[in-house]
Amino acid sequence: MLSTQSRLADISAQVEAGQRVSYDDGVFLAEQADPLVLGRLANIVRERKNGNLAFYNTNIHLNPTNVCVYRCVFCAFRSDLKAERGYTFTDDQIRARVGEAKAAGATEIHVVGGLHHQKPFDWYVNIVRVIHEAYPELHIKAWTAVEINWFSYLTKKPTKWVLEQLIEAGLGSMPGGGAEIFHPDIRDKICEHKADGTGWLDIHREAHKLGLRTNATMLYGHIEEPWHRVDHLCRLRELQDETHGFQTFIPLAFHPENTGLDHIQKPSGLTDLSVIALSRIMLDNFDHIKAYWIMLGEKTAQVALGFGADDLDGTVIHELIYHDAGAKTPEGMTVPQLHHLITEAGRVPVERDTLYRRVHREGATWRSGEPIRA
Ligand code: V47
Ligand code: SF4
Repeated sequence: MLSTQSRLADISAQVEAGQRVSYDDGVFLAEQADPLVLGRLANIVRERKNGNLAFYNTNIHLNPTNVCVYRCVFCAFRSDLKAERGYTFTDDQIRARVGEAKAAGATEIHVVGGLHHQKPFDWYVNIVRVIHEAYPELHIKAWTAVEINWFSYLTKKPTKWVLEQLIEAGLGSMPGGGAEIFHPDIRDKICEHKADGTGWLDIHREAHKLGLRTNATMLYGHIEEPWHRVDHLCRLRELQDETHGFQTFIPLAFHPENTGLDHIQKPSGLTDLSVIALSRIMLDNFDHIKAYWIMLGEKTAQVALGFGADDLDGTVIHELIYHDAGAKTPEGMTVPQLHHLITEAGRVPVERDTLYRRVHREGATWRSGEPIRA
């Protein structure tokens, strides 16, 4: 039996040599390693993959409805149909929001919302079509695997068919939401109704086969144990070995306010940094790890650039999911503010588009250039 110190030394040597860390060693790191040790190892992987670059994206989040048939216990965003806070955007409201984003120079529209039980699949396809027809140059990253699963249920058609309809309407890629924690011990307690872990992974496999790039997330800091996080990361790593279709992994810190888990304390800064670092170490086949500043707060996101993260997401306007759950961050950040955070952390800011190509920009006018290499 190795002592803790020598086991840590062995794992460190593996990471330094660019070797994969096993599930068991991942659990050991998650349960026993000091955050600063994790950070040092994660930074090695980060700099090997992305050098000194730190990416950001000029985008908006559009949540077309908060009415949702499900009742995930961690969610403060959803509403019942007849509740006062329930809302559903019209096409004109969507066009107006996207128009504002376009005028402000956005390159991406991130669309995700509730599963509105009175809306047919066509309503969701139409949102993509309305945006695409009005602004074909904007990349539409829309609908999580949970939504795709719901559309398949609504239409009684296979998920492949659902994805093909959305691609035809203008879908450019898929966000990573709805992954939560894959392990059924946890998933069945926090979101029992929605697509299970295998279902979520199958839909991303399907999307990758159709040529869509997608992201992946993990919701941490609620009722899961450290080994559930490692299990989640290993399941993602396995699919990525098969398809290479994931672009970015985004660990999402649980915000308890206004949720069914409001007795739980939100994760500390050190937990946030440890989870980001663990993700960077375990996901050796993912190019990017995102520190989503809107959920972490600007300060932790900035420090995360030294703990494995290479991306801060973007200038995210009109975000509701975290703000309904008590996030105190502003709803948007300007480009000079993002640049300041990144350069102060000793990194070089690079604006990217959704597919990690360099954005060449003059004010609100931009074009996508070459894929970015560190
Ligand atoms: O799936 C819901 C999470 C996700 C809470 O792909 C909560 O680039 C914390 O997936 N506290 C949606 N988290 C957001 C998402 C995302 C965000 C940024 C970038 C990308 C990307 C994807 O938000 C949900 C769920 O996991 N969530 N409620 C809460 N109270
Ligand atoms: Fe609905 Fe998504 Fe909230 Fe779950 S997390 S209740 S699916 S809006």
